[in-house]
Amino acid sequence: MPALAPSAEQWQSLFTLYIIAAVIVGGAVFVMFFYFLAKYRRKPGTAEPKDAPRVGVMEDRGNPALAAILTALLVSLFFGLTLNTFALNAFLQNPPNDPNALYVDVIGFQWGWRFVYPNARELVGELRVPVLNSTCTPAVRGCWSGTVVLNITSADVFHSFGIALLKIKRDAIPGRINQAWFVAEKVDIYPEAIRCYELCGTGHALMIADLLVLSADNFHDWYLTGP
Ligand SMILES: [Cu+2]
Repeated sequence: MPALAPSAEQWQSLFTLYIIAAVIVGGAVFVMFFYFLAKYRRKPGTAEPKDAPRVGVMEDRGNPALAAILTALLVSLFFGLTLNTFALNAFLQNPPNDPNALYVDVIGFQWGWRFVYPNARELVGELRVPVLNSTCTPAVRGCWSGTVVLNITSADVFHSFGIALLKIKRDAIPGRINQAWFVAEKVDIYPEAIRCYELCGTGHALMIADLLVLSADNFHDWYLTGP
């Protein structure tokens, strides 16, 4: 199933990259561990090898030049991975500067989600957004580009706003606004796609909301007039 949004795909690719790296490194360590365990085990009837380690004695062995090169390679690899991760994280965490973005206030409360639109329309338990509209560039005005920016807060206790499909999760904290953003690429209804991810009282499990991705026209009709 293709991801609902490019940003969710990028999160997923980051996760996959680290999983693959961890499996390769972990696998190599275990293979070498068992190989050397078998190779250098003490065989019956043989004497201790000449270069066996002795307590309190540190001998020169190995290849310091090779060790230095490998260390430098690994450090630059990890440094590159870290920079890449930080850059992608910054991109995914900070809403793009899009004049045609839709801004929605998300207010968590015990127990539900209220969505307030720029024209003061309100929905509880349902988030309606316009789908990606690639003809609506920043140069064009008065259209919905499909960029959705959520300003997330809480009316009472700590909640956590999450849309697993979009790989979005942000704390909803009274007196504070945390932002999240996404661009949905497919018109559809995603029932119960939105949930609370922080235990916030006896009704925590009931903090569920649907996500509705509408065509630009349908969204516009609802936004201006619809029920
Ligand atoms: Cu909650």
